[in-house]
Amino acid sequence: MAGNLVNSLLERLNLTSSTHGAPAQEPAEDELKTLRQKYEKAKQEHVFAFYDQLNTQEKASLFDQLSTFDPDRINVLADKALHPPTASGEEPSIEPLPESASASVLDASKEQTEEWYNAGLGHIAKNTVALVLMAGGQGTRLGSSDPKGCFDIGLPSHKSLFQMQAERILKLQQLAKHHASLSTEPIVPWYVMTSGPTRAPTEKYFEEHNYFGLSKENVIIFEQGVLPCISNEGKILMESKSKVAVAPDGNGGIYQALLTSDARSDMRKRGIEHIHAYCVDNCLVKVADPVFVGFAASKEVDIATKVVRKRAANESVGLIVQKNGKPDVVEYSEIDQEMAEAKDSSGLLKFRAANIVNHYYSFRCFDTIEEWAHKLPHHVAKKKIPYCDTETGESVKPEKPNGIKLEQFVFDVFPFIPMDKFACFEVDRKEEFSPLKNGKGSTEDNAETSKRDIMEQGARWLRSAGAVVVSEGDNAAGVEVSPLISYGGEGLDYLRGREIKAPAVIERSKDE
Ligand code: UD2
Repeated sequence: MAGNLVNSLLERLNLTSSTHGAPAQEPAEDELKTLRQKYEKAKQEHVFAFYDQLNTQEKASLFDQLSTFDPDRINVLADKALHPPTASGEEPSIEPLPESASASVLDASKEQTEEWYNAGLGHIAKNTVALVLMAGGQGTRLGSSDPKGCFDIGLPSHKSLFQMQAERILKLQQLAKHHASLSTEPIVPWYVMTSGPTRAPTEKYFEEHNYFGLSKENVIIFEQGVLPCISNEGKILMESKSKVAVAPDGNGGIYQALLTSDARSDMRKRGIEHIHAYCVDNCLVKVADPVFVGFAASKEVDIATKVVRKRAANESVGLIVQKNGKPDVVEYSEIDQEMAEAKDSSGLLKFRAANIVNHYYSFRCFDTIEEWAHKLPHHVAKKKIPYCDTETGESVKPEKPNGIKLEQFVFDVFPFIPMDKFACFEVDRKEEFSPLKNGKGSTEDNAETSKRDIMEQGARWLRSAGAVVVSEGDNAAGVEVSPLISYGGEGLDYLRGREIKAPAVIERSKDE
C-alpha cells in the first residue's frame, strides 16, 4: 500500500508541477480517502474544508503537501508547545562549563595557536574538512526580502556576505595547498542550507555570480524542512483554501535536512572527517577556521562551539552552560534576568560564553544523526500568522499573535554529547563576531556595525604588517582587505612601510 502511494505521489509530483507542462492528476479516490481518514482521526479534518471546490491542480498540490505531514505527530508537537509540561521537581542546576571543556584563543600562547592553525591547514589539505552554512533564516528583523547572504553591508567593494565567505574559502584552499606543498588546491565543499523562501533566490544569486569563482560541484545548495503553523487552539492553519501555512523548521532542521538531501552521503563519499557549521549573518566569520578545526580535532571532540565574551547582560545571544552536568545552551529568549546579570568572583558576567552559532562536528557525530535528530525539542515562536478561515473561506490578517511556529534549534544536540566529547572555544569578538541582525534605525548588529568591524579589522591587519594607515577626516574609516588577499591578516608584509589613506580597499596582491 505504502509503496504504490509513494509511487503515485512521485508520479504526480513529476506530472503536476506546471513548470513541466503536464496537466495535474486528481488524487486517486482510495488514496484520498486514506489521507482524509488520517486527518479526521487526528481531528485536523478542517484542512479538507474546501477540497471539493478546488481545481485539479489545487487538489493535487494540497494532497501532496498534506501527504508530507503526520497529523498525529503535529498534534503531539502542538500539544507540548501550547501546554508545556510544568517544571517538575527541582530546578535544573545551571553552571558555566567546566574548565576541562573550555579553551580560549585569548589565553593560548602564539605557539599553541600556530600548532592548531597548522594542524587545521593539514586537515584541509587532506580534503577532510567541509563547511555547512545555515542560510534558511528569513531575516525578518533585517527587513530585507532577499536572503541575508545576498546583503550588501556597504563596503567599498560592495561584496555581499556570500561573496566574502566564498572568497575566504578560495583563499583558505590556496593557503592549505601552500602549507602542504600540494600540486593542486584541496577542496573545502560548501553545503549551503536554505529554506523554502530562500532556496530559489540563493540558487539564482550563486548562478548569476558564477559561484564567486568556486567550482559549482563543490557548492551544494540543499533545503531544510518545514512544519505547519498551528493556531492557539492546536489546529493546523491554512494559508489558503488549497495550502497549509508552513514555516521553516528552525536551524535545528539542519540535521534531518543533511539526511534527506543526501548532503551527509556526499560528505561520506568525499571522505570528510571535520565539519564547520556556521551562521550566514556574521561578516567576520572565519569559514573552516584552521585554528578551530585544529583545536577540535586535536581534542578529538564530537562537537566544539565557538563563543565570544557576552558584551552585556541583555545581549540577544544564547549562553553555553552545563545543565545538570550536560553541555547545553540557554537561548536569549529563555534566559531569566537574574541569571543574565549574575557575576562571578572575577567581577565578570558569570554566564558570559555567548553562543555565536559557530560549531565544529566530527563526522563520527554526523554519522549518528538518526539516533538523536528526532529527539531535539521544538521551540515555540508566538506569531501573527495570516490564515484562511476554514468556516467562511475568508483570508484573515490577525492583529495579534494567533498561532505558533515550531522550530528546532541547532544547538539542542549539545546535551546528547558527553562532556568529554564537547569543547567550548572562546575567540576574540572584534576578530570573529559581528552579526547582521537589525535593519535601518537600529544601533547595533546592523549593516553599519558590520561594515565598521570589517574596515577596522583590515586597518588592524595592515598596521600589524607594518603599513601606516592614515584616515582622511576624523572618522576611523578603516581599510577593506579582500579575502582573496588575506584570510586572517597573513600575507600583507608587502605593504610594510606603505602609507594607506583610509577609507581604502586592498584588492591587488604584490604579484598581480
Ligand atoms: C542565533 C542563536 C543565538 C545566538 C545568535 C547570535 C539560534 C537558535 N539562536 O539567534 O543563540 O547565537 O544567533 O547571532 O541559533 N536559520 C536557518 N533556518 C531557520 C532559522 C535560522 O538556517 O529555520 C539560520 C539563519 O539563516 C542564521 C542562523 O540560523 O544563519 C541563526 O538564525 P537567526 O539569525 O534567526 O537566530 P538568532 O539571531 O535569533
